[in-house]
Amino acid sequence: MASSRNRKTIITCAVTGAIHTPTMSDALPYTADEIARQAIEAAEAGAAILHLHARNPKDGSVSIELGDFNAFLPRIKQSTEAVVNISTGGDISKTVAERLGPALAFSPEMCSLNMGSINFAFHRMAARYDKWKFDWEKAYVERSEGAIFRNTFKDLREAAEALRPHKVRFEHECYDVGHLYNLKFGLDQGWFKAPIFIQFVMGILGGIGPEVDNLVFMKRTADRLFGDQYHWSVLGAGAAQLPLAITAAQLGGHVRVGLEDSLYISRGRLATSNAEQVHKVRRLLEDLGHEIATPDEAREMLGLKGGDSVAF
Ligand code: KMH
Ligand code: ZN
Repeated sequence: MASSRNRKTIITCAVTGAIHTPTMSDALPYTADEIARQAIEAAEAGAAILHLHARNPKDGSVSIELGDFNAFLPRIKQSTEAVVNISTGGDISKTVAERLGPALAFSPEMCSLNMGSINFAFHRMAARYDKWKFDWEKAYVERSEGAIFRNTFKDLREAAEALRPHKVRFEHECYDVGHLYNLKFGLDQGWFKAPIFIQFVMGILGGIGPEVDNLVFMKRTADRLFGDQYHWSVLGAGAAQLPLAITAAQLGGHVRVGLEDSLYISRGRLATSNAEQVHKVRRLLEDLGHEIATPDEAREMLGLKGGDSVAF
């Protein structure tokens, strides 16, 4: 399962996230209309999974309010077959119990689960901007220098227990090799069920760097810990996004793109939309001979409960 070269490649698109702010790109969606439209276009471009955060529609600040999710989830469901994956990482100032709210309320097919506590730092971006569109942005970005993104073992256990009745498949976000061992611990405890889906998150300051050696190290470690019990994908932050996606696919993995992880389409050029990134990675992968998984093929591979079993 983990290293098959014949199997199709799943593209996940992470549409808006909780790192970038409106000043950084006019393309970053934050109203419900923009999030829905960009998510639908990304699905049309070939994304089988849509990883979704909500934003405050007035100023683009991060939100885990149910109403902000409810403003776009039904529209996405009506217009695409894509798998909806709701973030449980949305606001690092909130507890895991609070961050689980949207996943518990909407019972999606998938949701993210961050597999360890890190100093999730993106404060370096603050120095790039003199003028900000909204008041909250600068302080928010700077605050990440001292912010602990808390995901303790107790948090992970409680998240798994709370979501068990919902039969949600996790996108296990692993920011470093140690997080794979945290996941192994949870699997051994019975918190999670195979097949597991691991997102190797590379290039976030506070986590592992985006070098190919590190990707091979992550994959080898996961192969050793999880054997044929897992699927994996890579998310490269910033400039690492496309190169790591292509390398991952060549190694038998799946890929994640989207404006949550990078605002760019090429060196120095901002992407105009999420779909532009999906089109590009799809074109490159297909040129290299990879086939792209449809949403139903992704459901089959990951053992998902199905798009009819969600609560939105
Ligand atoms: N909010 C970020 C610190 C996830 O979607 O689960 C992490 C995050 C990951 O957003
Ligand atoms: Zn996310």
